[in-house]
Amino acid sequence: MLRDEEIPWNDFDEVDSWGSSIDEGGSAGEAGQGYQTHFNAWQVMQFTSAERADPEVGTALANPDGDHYPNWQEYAFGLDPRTPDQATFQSQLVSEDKTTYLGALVRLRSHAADLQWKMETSTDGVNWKAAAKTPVTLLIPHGDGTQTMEVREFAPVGTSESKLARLRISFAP
Ligand SMILES: [Ca+2]
Ligand SMILES: [Ca+2]
Repeated sequence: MLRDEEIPWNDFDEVDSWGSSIDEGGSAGEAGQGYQTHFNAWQVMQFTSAERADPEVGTALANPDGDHYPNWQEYAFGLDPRTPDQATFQSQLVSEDKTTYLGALVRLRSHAADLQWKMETSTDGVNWKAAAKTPVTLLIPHGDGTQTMEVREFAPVGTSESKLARLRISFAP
């Protein structure tokens, strides 16, 4: 399906004009809800075809700017693959209805079909387990294909033994 019905017809062959429809029969212009995006579309915007073929520059695992993030993470966190930068992530306490929860704030790519996140908690920083449920308490879209999201543990601080939270982001192209 087409992400945006305003895209000129002669751009239809550009990968970035297209996303896969999540629902069968999705129609043009249902941006924000009805499409999924993929690493390949981002890769085409960021790199020339010669660069995409170069394992030092444009592949998912390449890290041409030498920061902490290979290209798939630059894509996941909405970073610049050519400039050393820093992902937005912080572990924090989340208050909701006067109750406090262990949580995390992270900026991630929206609608990515090839990314998954999971919150993990730990009591000692050594052994981690996936949180069974992670309510999303805040979602701020940035209009650039990324959103800032706040997630929290299901059980409030005080009844939970967890002291640390992290997010595991996985990429399955
Ligand atoms: Ca990088
Ligand atoms: Ca970077």
